[in-house]
Amino acid sequence: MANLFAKACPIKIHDSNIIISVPSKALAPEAEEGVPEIVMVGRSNVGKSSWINSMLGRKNLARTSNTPGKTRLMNFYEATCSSETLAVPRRWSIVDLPGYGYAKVSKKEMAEWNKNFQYYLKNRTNIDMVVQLIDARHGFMDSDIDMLDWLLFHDLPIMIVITKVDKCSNRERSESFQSAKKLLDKAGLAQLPIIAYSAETHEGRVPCWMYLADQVGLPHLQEMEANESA
Ligand SMILES: Nc1nc2c(ncn2[C@@H]2O[C@H](COP(=O)(O)OP(=O)(O)OP(=O)(O)O)[C@@H](O)[C@H]2O)c(=O)[nH]1
Ligand SMILES: [Mg+2]
Repeated sequence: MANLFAKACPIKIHDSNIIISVPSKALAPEAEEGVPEIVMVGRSNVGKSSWINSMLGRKNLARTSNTPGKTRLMNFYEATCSSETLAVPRRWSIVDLPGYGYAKVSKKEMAEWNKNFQYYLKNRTNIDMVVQLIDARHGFMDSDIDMLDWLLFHDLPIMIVITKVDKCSNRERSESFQSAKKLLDKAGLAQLPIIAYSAETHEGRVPCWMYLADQVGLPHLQEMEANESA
């Protein structure tokens, strides 16, 4: 399996695979002790599946599309990774969820999905991080704020990633960061980092890995910052 970005990223991804796609939590694989689970949330088309591909150095592991609503099932991925500081490669799991917002699906299907989605997030016991992706060009939209409130209410650990930054002017980028910062400060989350990402250029991959390493106990990668600025 090719690891396209191994040189640029000091974390070594040994292996990444799709495990299963399922319509509901009842059919999800058993939670495994010691395997951190990272769950993606965000509006349809924001770039969740692309983020997974970029983070794992894969081109087409997760299916992406220009048409909102591409991901209709819960897709479970597994990756094994290591770094210089980790003797034994570590397995972890990423769950790609369908997006909320403007997906071109019927109201009935959307309501059914929301029920599934919330049930999964509320009842899955091994979620170590929920990655909420926000489109840099739009900032937090109402549906993003609703989702953030919901995640906070249910005490889920959150990581905020502002993506598609390659599509923005510097001004747009800084405006969307400022408004995100204001919103998080207001929600009492001033300490939460806001990470800029581009699945095109892979900007942000190292800070995302570092934050996950810190929060989820993935291999500790202090050397990554130095590598990124080199
Ligand atoms: N320029 C640019 N395009 C991106 C980026 N991330 C995603 N895209 C594009 O945005 C579109 C949607 O990306 P997906 O990864 O499929 O989005 P998603 O959030 O998984 O969408 P759903 O599965 O519909 O919820 C695709 O055409 C991607 O190529 C990015 O960082 N920069
Ligand atoms: Mg998707």
